[in-house]
Amino acid sequence: MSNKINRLLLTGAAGGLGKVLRPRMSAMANSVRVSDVAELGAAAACEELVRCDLGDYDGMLALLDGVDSVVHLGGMSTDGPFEPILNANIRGVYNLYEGARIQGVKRILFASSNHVVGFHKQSDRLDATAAMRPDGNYGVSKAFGESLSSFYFDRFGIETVCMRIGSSFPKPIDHRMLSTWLSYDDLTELIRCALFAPSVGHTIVYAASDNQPAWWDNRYAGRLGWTPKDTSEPFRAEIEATVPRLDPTDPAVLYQGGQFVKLGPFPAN
Ligand code: NAI
Ligand code: 15L
Repeated sequence: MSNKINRLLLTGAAGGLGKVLRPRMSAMANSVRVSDVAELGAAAACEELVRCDLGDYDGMLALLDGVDSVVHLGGMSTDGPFEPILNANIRGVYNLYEGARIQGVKRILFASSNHVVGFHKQSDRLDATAAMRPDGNYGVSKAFGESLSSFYFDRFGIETVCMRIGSSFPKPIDHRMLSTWLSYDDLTELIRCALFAPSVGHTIVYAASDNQPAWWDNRYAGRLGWTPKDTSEPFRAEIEATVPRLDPTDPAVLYQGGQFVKLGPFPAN
């Protein structure tokens, strides 16, 4: 592995993926600043804990002081009313990039989502040039983050890897996840590759394991040097045997975003 990063910031550390990744980050950085708006527990030897709301500009500026790279997992992770998404995912990602510019952060790994392209058909095969077709307030907020990070690369040279994560859970649990599942080990290796690749510019990568049928083609993310090792295949038989098939005309089956395409409309708050 390359030399370690000096100081890494991990946001969203109290969440599902944050809890998995947090202990794995010490292999990649000398010092890890671990952050969330929620309780973070006790600090490990290499950790510094900072509670912070992503929507708090001054708090974010302080959070980014002395940071070399960021793994940005924090934010609302499902669809819902606009105000919480506005605060965490839109204002929050603005605060992150503007703070990164001021504090001299070099690289950000942004946890984007398949819901940026959720209104593409499941029969479509997408690469990084596919049009964004977000499937709700949440997908739109991730599209904003991808656009903002593109601007901050072109204008200010801050590098970003936008990880369009499929479904990262212990195992796939339905037919859709046979295509969208991302194992925790494949996610960890993607993060390692994205942090240590010599140059990433502004890269969009579909973050899924080596699943069939494959919906996504990472031909434009080759410079990351990431190849997923896991696959949903060992879980297929159990899913076929236990999970009922939905009506094939159901939008949740037609579109990549699954059930998200049927959610809402939501109240503003
Ligand atoms: P999660 O909901 O379990 O964790 C998100 C964390 O962000 C929580 O600990 C929460 O307290 C924190 N957070 C929310 N609002 C905040 C705010 N205003 N200020 C500071 N922290 C705030 O989500 P999960 O599953 O761990 O996902 C992590 C990231 O990856 C999210 O950005 C999510 O959108 C993205 N993602 C996850 C996928 C998955 O399959 N787990 C799929 C696609 C994207
Ligand atoms: C996401 O973006 C969510 O954060 C996660 O909870 C799952 O719903 C995932 O997408 C998915 O599409 O399965």
